[in-house]
Amino acid sequence: MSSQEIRSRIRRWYVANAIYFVTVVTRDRQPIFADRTNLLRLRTVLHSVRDLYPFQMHAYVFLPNHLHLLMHVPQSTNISKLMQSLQWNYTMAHKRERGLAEKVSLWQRGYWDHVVRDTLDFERHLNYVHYNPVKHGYVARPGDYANSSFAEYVKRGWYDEVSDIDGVAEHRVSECIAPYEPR
Ligand code: NI
Repeated sequence: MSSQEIRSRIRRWYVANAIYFVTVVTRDRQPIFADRTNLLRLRTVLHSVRDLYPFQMHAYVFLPNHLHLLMHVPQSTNISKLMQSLQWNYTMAHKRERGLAEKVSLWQRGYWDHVVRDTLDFERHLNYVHYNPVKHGYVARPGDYANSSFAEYVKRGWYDEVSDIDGVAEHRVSECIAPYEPR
């Protein structure tokens, strides 16, 4: 069975017009995104995938061996296809740059997702995303980690620069649900 066939046999539940928390992991947890060039490529690919499968990014964090995204996926977009497209296009760009013809497998198969249920759940995942570099031991404070949307939320007044996210509780999430352009 080809991988295409296998993939088409995997039925995924997806909810139309929802905010998703998504996790994608590199193959064998290789630290692909510790490399600046790879990280830039990931950002570029995310933008081009968004043209194919529109979504709005609420929050993101790119760790060396995985990424977490909090994104609004409109009714017209199938999140499963969106994520496949992200992984596939990244791999293609990687091969193109290195002039590789052979099969390359950079990602752990599939992805993990969670549909955000309500504003409290949104807040919980937003904080999870931004606290993640601390959780994984890369930095002492969320603000010390560049590859996340944390700084954007500091600008919005959601966090203060030195905040320990555990202390973030009372916020009006509605103010926060304005998406922005990931950089
Ligand atoms: Ni993580």
